[in-house]
Amino acid sequence: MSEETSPVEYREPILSEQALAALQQIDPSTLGEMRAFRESFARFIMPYKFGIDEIITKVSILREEFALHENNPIEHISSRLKSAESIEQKIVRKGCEPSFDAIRESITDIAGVRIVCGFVSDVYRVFEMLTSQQDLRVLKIKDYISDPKPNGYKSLHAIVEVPVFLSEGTVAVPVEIQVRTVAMDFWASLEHKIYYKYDGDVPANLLRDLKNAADTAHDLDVTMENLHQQVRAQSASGSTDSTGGLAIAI
Ligand code: 0O2
Repeated sequence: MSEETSPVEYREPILSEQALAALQQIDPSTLGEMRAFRESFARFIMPYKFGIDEIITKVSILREEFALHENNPIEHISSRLKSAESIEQKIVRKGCEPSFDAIRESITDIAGVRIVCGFVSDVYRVFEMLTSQQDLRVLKIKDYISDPKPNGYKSLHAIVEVPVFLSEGTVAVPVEIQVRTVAMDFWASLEHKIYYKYDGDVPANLLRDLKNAADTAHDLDVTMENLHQQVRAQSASGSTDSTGGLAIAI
C-alpha cells in the first residue's frame, strides 16, 4: 500500500524560508495594513485595466473594418499597466503626494495603449479616427513626430479619458495612446532597453549612435511613405504594374 502524503508537501513554496522568517517578525497590525494596501491598490488599478480594454476594443473595431475594404494600416497593438514600482518612481519625479487621489489626478499614463502603423500618414489617420470618437475626451496631445525629442524619440501621444461603466457608476479613466510607425517603434524599444541597462546614464558614444539611428529610421519612413503614395496613386488610376497586373494597394 502506498504511503499517504499530504498534498501540501508537494506545493512549491511561494516565499523562501528567509522571507517567511522575516514575515513572522512583522507584527500582525503591520501585516494587516500591508494586506489592506494590497487590496486598495488592486481596487485602484482595476478601472485602468478596463480603460485599456475599452480602447483596445475601439482599435480592434477599426482594424476589422479596415480589413474589409483595404489593407490594414495597423500593424500591431500592445498595452501595459504601469507597475506599482514605476508609479512610485513617477510620484517621486513629479513631487506628487503619495495618495491614491493625488496619483489619479496627476499621473495620467497608468494605462497605456500603443498602436504601430506601417506609414507616417497612417499614424495620423488612425490617431484622428480614434481621438475624434465622441465618447472620448482628449486631455492632451504631444506630437513627437513633428517635434521629436532631442534624443531622436518620435511618436504621437494623446491622453484620452474613456468612460468605464462600473457597478457603482461611471468613471472617466485616463489612457495614454501612443501611435507610431514600425521604424519609430523599433528605435524606441532599443533606446528604452539601453536607457534601463545604463540606468539613465547612457555613454555619449551610444547616445550619438542612437541619434544617428533615429535619423536613419526617419529616412526609411520618408522613403516608405513615398513608395506607399506612389502605389496608392497608381491603384487609384487603375494603372498596371510592369508585370501587367493591376497595381496592388500597400
Ligand atoms: P514607460 O516604460 O512607458 O512606463 P508627463 O506625464 O506628460 O508629465 P512624461 O510621462 O515624461 O511626462 O510624458 P511623455 O514625454 O509623453 O512620455 C510618456 C511615455 O512616452 C513614456 O512613458 C515612454 O513610454 C514614452 N517616451 C517618452 N520619451 C521617450 C524616450 O525618449 N524614449 C523612449 N523609448 N520612450 C519615451 P514612461 O512612463 O517614461 O515609460
